[in-house]
Amino acid sequence: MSASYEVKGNVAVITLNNPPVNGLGHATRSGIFDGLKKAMADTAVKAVVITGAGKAFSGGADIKEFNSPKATAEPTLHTVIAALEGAEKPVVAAVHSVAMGGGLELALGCHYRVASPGAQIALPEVKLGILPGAGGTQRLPRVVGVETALNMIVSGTPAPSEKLAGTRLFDQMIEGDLMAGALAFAAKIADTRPLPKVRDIKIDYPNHEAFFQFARNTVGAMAKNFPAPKKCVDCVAASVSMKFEDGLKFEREAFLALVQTSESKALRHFFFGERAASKIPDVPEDTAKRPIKSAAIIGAGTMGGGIAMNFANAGIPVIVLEMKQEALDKGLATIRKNYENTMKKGKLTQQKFDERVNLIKGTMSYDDIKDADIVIEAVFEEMGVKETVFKKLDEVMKPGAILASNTSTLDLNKIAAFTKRPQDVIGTHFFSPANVMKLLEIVRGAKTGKDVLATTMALSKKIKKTGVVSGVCDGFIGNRMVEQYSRQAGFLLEEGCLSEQVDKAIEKIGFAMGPFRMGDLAGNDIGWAIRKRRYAERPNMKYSKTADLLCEMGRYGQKTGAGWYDYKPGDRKPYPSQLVNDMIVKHSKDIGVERRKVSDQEIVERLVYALVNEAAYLLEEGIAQKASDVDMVYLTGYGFPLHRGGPMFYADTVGLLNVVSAMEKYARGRHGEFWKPAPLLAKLAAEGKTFN
Ligand code: 3H9
Repeated sequence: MSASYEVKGNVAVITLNNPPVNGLGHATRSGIFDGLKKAMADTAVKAVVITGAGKAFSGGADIKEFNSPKATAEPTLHTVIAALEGAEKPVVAAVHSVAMGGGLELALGCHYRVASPGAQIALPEVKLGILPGAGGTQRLPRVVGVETALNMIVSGTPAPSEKLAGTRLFDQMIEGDLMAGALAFAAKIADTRPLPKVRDIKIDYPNHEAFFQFARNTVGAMAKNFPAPKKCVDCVAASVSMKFEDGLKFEREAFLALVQTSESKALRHFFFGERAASKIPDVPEDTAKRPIKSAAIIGAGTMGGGIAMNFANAGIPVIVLEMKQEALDKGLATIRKNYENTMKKGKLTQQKFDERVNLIKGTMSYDDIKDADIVIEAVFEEMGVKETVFKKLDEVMKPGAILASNTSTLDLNKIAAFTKRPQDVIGTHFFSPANVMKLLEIVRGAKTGKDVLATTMALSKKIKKTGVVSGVCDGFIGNRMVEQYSRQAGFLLEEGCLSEQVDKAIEKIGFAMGPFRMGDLAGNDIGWAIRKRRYAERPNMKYSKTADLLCEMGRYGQKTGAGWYDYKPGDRKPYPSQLVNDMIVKHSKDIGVERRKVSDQEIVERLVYALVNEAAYLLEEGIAQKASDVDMVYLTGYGFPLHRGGPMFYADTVGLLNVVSAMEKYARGRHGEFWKPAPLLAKLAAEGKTFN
C-alpha cells in the first residue's frame, strides 16, 4: 500500500506515500480507498485529513501506468474520488508543494481543502496530450471560475496556491505547520452537515458559446498538431452547459480517446525521455558534484554571448573574455540589446534586466577569469585555435575548474590532450541562438571525470537546458545524423525534386523547417566547408554537388540575400528561384540522371530514415546511450515535430520492419550502399522489437 493510515485524536490521517511525487498508481489508490473505509468504520473518527508525504501532495495519475491494465484497475481514480466525495464524515485535503493533475482532482473531490503557500497548483495534462480525466474540467471551473480554469487547463501552467487563495478552491491557507493547521481545521468542521461538495456549486456563465468558440479558435491556431487543447475547451464548455454527471461522462470519453492518440504517446515519451537523458548508467545519481558559482566564456561572438546569457538568467555571475576591445564591446552590446528586446515584449521586468546585465562582465585578461568554476570556450571552430585556448586555460585556471569546449565537430579527446588535466575537460555543445535553444549536447571525452560529467549534467538543468550525453565522434549525435539527412536531400534534387518540394513535404509532417530553408538560415557556406573537408577525408562518401554549385554562385543563404531561395531586403520569406531551379535541372542532366516525379512520401521516408539509420550506428557505437536520447536531441535542437516524438519514436510508430522494407526499396535506386540497414536496426526489425 502506498498510503499510510493513522488516527490523531479523533481525526484519521491518510498520507500518500509513493515517492518521488506520490503518483496515483494502483497501489496508492488502493491505500487511500482502504484508509477511507477504515475511517468510516471507526466510530471514534470524526473527520479525515488526506495529505502527501515528502515533496508533493501528489503529482497526479501515475503516467507510467497509462495504456496498461493497472490504469483501469479498481479502485480507479474515479472510484476513489467518488468515495471521498460521498463519505459521510468530512474529508479535508491538506495540500502542499505540488498538487497536479489527478492530485488536484483528488483534492477537488474532498469536502474541504487547506493549503500551504507556495504549492504549485496545476492541471498539466494537456502537456501530455490528454486532459484532466478525473473530474478536473468539471470541478475546477466551479471553484476558481470558468475563465481562470480554462486558462489553467489549456495551458497546463502551475499557479502558486496563494494566488488562488481568494477562491473556493481553498478554505484556508496555512502558514507554518500544515498538518497542525489541517488537524485544527478538521476539528473545527467535524460536525458540519451537510458536507459541501464541489459538484453542487452552480456555474453561472451566460453567453458562454461565443466565449468558448473564441477559445476554440485560439487554441486551434496555437496547437494545430495536437487535439487535446480543443478538447479541453469542449470539456470546460460542458461544465457550463451540461449537468455535472453528464459533464463528467463527456470528459471521461474525451480522456479515453486522447490517451490512445499517437500525439499523447509522443508527448509522454518526451516527458520521460527528458528525465531519462540525465541518467548515465556508470555515473550514479549521488556522484559528488563540483560547485558552480561562477562562469567564464571565451569569445563574445553570437555563440559566446548567448551562452553567457544562460548563466546570468540562472543567477550565476559570468565573465566574457575577448581579445579585442571592439569585439568585446560589440558582444556585450548585443547581449544588452537581446535583454532589452525581451523587456520590450513584457517578458522581463526592469529589475530582472538590471540583475542579469549586472551579472555579465567583460574582460580582455585571462587573469580575471582564473577563479571561475567553469570556463566554456566558444571560439573559431579550428583545432589550432582550440589548441591555443586550451593550453592557456590549462596554465591559468584554478585547479578543479571545469574546462568546456563548445565545439560542434572537433575531436574532444584531442582538445583535452592539450591540457594536463583531461579529466576536467568536457564538451558543451550549445545550439544557436544559445540563449533560446533547449538542447545542450554534453560531450564526454575518454578521460572526462565522472564528477565533471555529473556537474555539467546538473548545470544543464540549472540553466534550463535539456542535457543529452554524447560520446566523441565527428558531429556528435545531432550533426552526425543531420549530415546523412542533408545527403539524401541533395540526392532528391538530383533525381527530380526542387528545393521547395522537399521543404514543403517535410514541413507538412510538422518539421519546423525543411533542409533547404534551414541551409539558407544557417549559411550554406558552413556545409560547404564541411564537405570540402569530407572530400579529402572520405573520398568514397558520395554527396550531391548541387549544394557546392549553389555556393559557387555566391548564394550562401539569407545573409547574402540569396540561397536555395531568393530573398527580398528585410524579408525572411523564401521565394522560389528560377536560377537555382535551372541549375538543379541542368545538374541532373550533366550527371546523366533522368529526372522523375518523386512523391512526398518518398521524400519524408528518405529524409527521416536517413536519420534513423545513422542513429542506429550511434547507438551501436555507444556514442548515444539510448534511443530516447536521440529523440531528445532532435526534438529540442533540430525542429523535429514534437507530436511525432523524435526520429526513433517515429520509426517505432511506423514499425521497424516497415522502415527496413522501405530502405530495401530505396537501396534498389542509385545509392544502394547508403540504404544498408545498420546491424542494430536490422536486428530489432527482424525480432519485431522497437528502439524505445
Ligand atoms: C493525470 O493526472 C491524469 C488524470 O487527470 C486522470 C486520470 C484518470 N507519474 O520532474 P521531476 C516522476 S496525468 C509518474 O524530475 P521535479 C518523473 O518521471 C498526470 N511519474 O521532478 C521522475 O522520475 P525519475 C498529470 C512521475 O521535482 C520523478 O517523478 N501530472 C509523475 O522537477 C521526478 O520528476 C503531471 O503531468 C507522474 N505523474 O518536478 C505532472 N510525475 O526520477 C508531471 C513525475 O524516475 N510531473 N514523475 O526520473 C511534473 O510536472 C513534475 O514531475 C513535478 C516534479 C512538478 C511533479
